[in-house]
Amino acid sequence: SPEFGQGSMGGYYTYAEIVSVLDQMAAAYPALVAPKVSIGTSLEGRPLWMVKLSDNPTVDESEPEMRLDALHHSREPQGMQATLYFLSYLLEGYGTDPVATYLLNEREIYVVPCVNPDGYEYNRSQAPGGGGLWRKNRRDNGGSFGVDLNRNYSFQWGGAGSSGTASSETYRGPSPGSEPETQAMMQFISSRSFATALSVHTYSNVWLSSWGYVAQYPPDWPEMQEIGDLASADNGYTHGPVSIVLYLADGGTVDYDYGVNGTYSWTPEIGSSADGFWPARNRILPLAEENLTGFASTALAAGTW
Ligand code: ING
Ligand code: ZN
Repeated sequence: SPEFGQGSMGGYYTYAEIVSVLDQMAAAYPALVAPKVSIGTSLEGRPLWMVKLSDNPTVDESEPEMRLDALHHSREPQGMQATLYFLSYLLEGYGTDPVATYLLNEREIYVVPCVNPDGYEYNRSQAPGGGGLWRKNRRDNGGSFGVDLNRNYSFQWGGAGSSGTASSETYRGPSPGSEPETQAMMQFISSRSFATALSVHTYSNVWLSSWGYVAQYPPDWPEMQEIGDLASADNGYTHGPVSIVLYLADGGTVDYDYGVNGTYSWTPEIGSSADGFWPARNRILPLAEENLTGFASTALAAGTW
């Protein structure tokens, strides 16, 4: 697979390259990465690949569990790059970097780097060099395409923070959890007990938590605020509930995590509006680096509350 930041889609990894990066990590670090597992398939039949990182990665060690996922929205590939960069940091730092070593020893980290491969491949077909702006999955709605996977989760689905109009960019779908991609994620989530999760998007230089469906702070806000403060200490990103920092948004990953399971869940929105959805090739590494502290401090905090 190409070097980090040298993916063949304008510097970004294609779906096929993401898969080969996961394989390469598992081959290079068999003591720290379990071979990839499919948690389900997309509407068009592509596997939704997951890898687990930990010491003894094939053993359930009852350490605090963290989930990372990216590319719910297919025009936000920097979230996937930042996620894979964090994995490289952990693997390359194991045994020398104390934080990386601690995290792999004391956490179990589950990673789904591409939740929406159909939308991502559609973007590649439209713009092979990067820059495609398709957001949703590729559901044929009859007259329009796509369900917003970050409005389709079944907790508090169908409110003012999503749309019932199929052509909308925030179309929630015909029913809660109607899409195979969200079904796979919800099933995966219920198969584990994640203390914390990062569902990585772009862009706006913010870290967003619950609630999304209602403009209120969540019951655990004091704890989540402390973690958000640590996560944003380095990059100065604003953090807080999505409904308060940005806008009402229901049926999203963070509310599903927190509302159903009490998981402390954030959506980092990496990069500024100047970076946009497809930051220039030379921004891929700096944007990944500026979020490393955020990823690491969230992982460190997992299970400590
Ligand atoms: N922003 C997110 C969106 O889905 C969000 C914001 C975060 C909504 C968490 C709900 C939950 O609209 C982008 N850029 O996709
Ligand atoms: Zn997004």
